[in-house]
Amino acid sequence: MWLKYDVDRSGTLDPSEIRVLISEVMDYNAVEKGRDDVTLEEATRFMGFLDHNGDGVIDENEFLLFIVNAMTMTIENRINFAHRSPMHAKVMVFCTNLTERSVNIQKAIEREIEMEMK
Ligand SMILES: [Ca+2]
Repeated sequence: MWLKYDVDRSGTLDPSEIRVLISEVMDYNAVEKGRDDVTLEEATRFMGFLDHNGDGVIDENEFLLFIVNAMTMTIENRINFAHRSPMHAKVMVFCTNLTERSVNIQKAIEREIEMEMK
């Protein structure tokens, strides 16, 4: 998953790569849903939530930390977070979509293992 978005293979995600990731995870490209694509400015603001060392790019550890934090948030925490600002709400949708995707992948792997055991 990481390599797919790290287009220039720098080992980090810059705002333009993050933009693609956000668009895809949030399904912004789905024309039938009538949603706008995420702007580079939004992607840059979004990065503020992930960029712990403030170097302007997201490394794999920062990304994993973000996912782990998101996965351990309670429903109440999620709602409170989303209410802070429209940007927070977007970040929360992103987290939820991303963690759901991870759970689905995990389930698919478990199913496959189960099939092999039979
Ligand atoms: Ca960073």
